[in-house]
Amino acid sequence: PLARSLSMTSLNGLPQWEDEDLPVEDLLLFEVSWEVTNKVGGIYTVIQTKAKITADEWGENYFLIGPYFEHNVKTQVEACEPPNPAVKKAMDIMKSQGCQVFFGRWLIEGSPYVLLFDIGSAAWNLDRWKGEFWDVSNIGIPFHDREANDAVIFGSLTACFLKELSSQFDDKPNIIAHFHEWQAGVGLILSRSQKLPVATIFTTHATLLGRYLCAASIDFYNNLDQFDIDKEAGERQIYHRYCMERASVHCAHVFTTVSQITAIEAEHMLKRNPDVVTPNGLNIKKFSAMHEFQNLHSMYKARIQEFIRGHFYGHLDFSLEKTLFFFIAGRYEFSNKGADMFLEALSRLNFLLRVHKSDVTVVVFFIMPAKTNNFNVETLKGQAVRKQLWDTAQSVKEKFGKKLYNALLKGEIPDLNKILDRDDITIMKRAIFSTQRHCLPPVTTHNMIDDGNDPILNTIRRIGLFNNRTDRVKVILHPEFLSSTSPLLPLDYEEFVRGCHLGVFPSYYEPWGYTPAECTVMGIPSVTTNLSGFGCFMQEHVADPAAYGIYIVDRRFRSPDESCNQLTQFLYGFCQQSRRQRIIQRNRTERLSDLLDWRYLGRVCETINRASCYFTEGFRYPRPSSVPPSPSVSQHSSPHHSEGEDEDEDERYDEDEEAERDRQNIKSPFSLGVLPQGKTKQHGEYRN
Ligand code: G6P
Ligand code: 1S3
Repeated sequence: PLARSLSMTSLNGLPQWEDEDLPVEDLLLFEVSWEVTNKVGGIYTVIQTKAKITADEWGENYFLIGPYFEHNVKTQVEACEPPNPAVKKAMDIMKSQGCQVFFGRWLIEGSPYVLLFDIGSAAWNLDRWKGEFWDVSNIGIPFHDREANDAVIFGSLTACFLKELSSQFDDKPNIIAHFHEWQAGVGLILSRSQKLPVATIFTTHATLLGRYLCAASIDFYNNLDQFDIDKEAGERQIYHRYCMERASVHCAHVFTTVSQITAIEAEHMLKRNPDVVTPNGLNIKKFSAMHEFQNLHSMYKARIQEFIRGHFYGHLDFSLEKTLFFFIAGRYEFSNKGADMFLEALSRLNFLLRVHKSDVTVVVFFIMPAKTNNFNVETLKGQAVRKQLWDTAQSVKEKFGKKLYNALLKGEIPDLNKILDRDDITIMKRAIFSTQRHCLPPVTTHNMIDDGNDPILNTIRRIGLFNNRTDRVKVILHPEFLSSTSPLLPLDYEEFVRGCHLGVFPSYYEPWGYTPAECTVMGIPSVTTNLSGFGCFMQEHVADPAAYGIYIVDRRFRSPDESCNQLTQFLYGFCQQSRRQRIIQRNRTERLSDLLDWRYLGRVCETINRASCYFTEGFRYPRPSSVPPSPSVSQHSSPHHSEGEDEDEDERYDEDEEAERDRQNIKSPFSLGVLPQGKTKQHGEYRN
């Protein structure tokens, strides 16, 4: 593939496109982020999932730059020698100056090369580098802001590396550096102030001020043009960070963000319109068997049900077959991520289910990490009681089996009233006694360090959702990310999502929002909002998102109370669906995966070459072709329909017919011919 070359000699220091095309083989691409091999939040997901298509395209010329943390390196990176002599030389020079630089392959799909800078080993330069940064930018960094100080060290090391690297090329500049978020921005500012022949891209995944103002429950979107942004930043004591962010944005040759809504925010909070919006994608793996994701749902749901049996021991007076699992997950930003509105809606849902005497129970998980002192005793005890009941059942079953076998050998049918002896009855009675409990099933799985000030717990206290027997909505706060090695809920995040029925993410501040996107590619319906990048993207590209299991709450043009009612209606409507309707809806949801595939969205990221990309204009998923989407009016499409739990098998195949019809009528982004599958087009070909 070819890329247009950048000329650094143009006016205002901004690059101009030269006519001649430069082969990608002659370019080096560096992607710089604090989250390379270092999971903090969503940026890690962006980089990690995009690595494969970028590495496929750029091969040996693609490198990621991040911070060195021993634990991350030990578990994720394999050391190797840099294959590129210029990169090796630049690293050697840095090492000779006392900086520790680590090189290796990141063990993720695409196995990209990573260059990791040891921040601690270079910290002795901090004062000098802060001084140099002040000289070029007039931005002073307070000594107590550890993150900002780290950003200065990381940025200085990045700029130093790019300087040594670029000094080795005396003809055309051929380095592109893509910086993510303000923590990486110092490297960009320094590269530009030193006039390094490097083409720079800056992507903001959220603005600092936007995040802070929204978290303060300010009516952000209706006042975007009203804020005195310098003053707001100063009052929130983030003025220096905000200056670092804003300077990075204005120094970059190309400025991008992840959604239209964040583009508008950036225009007001950072005073620059992004050149391109690059929606976040995922690395989609299609199963060869179409129903595989449905089978996985069943399998992991059974694992969640097991946990529920333990957690609600003594209170299991609801049917697990009629229990739905909802969840919210992500960074613990109570109102930004919409946990406040979700809880309020749950309280209303509980009321609706009770007054309508619904036999559906909803168990809601909050997966949001907070400070804890490990699991609490009551929760662990629940799993121990469940295990004991299981063991008791197994041992009685074994004895029963042996007696039955011996009787059959003698040609007798045993007297079923006598086949269990007194001992068997006793151990079973004792097992049942052990399930008595004098407290309600806990609303949190861990001992919270700041229990009294925890916003989720405090709201639960206020609305009284305490997992009472009469509650149709039960809540479980799991204040730690999930892990397959957990003694409580041994599932990793992906498995857990697959086992749930609905992800609920009613965010107020969400530049993109990976959580509902991840649900979608796994075929799990979700709730999002028209204030999240993902929600707006879906609204734009899908004619009837709810029919596809993407419920978009209007948080932009309605009052909070109205939005909460809308959310409650979505949840209540979901609870009224039959199993068959849920299966159909999951199939539809999964069909949207192509839209979120990096192979599709990654083309937009070819802003790196600054080709004016085509975008998805003109592509929109139509309504599904068959049954109406609303659960209340959805008809059985099978002529041999019969009521009952085993109904779903037939209907899944009916749904296949719908899928097949749609597949022929609806052209996916790939089949539209706008995009090649894994093959690169020449720039300009994507233009509409
Ligand atoms: C998948 C499985 C079915 C199962 C269904 C349960 O579709 O393939 O065998 O019955 O999930 O769906 P539900 O929404 O009730 O968890
Ligand atoms: C940010 O992470 P967050 O959860 O703090 O970046 C993500 C990746 O672009 C984005 O999905 C998310 O909305 C932002 O908020």
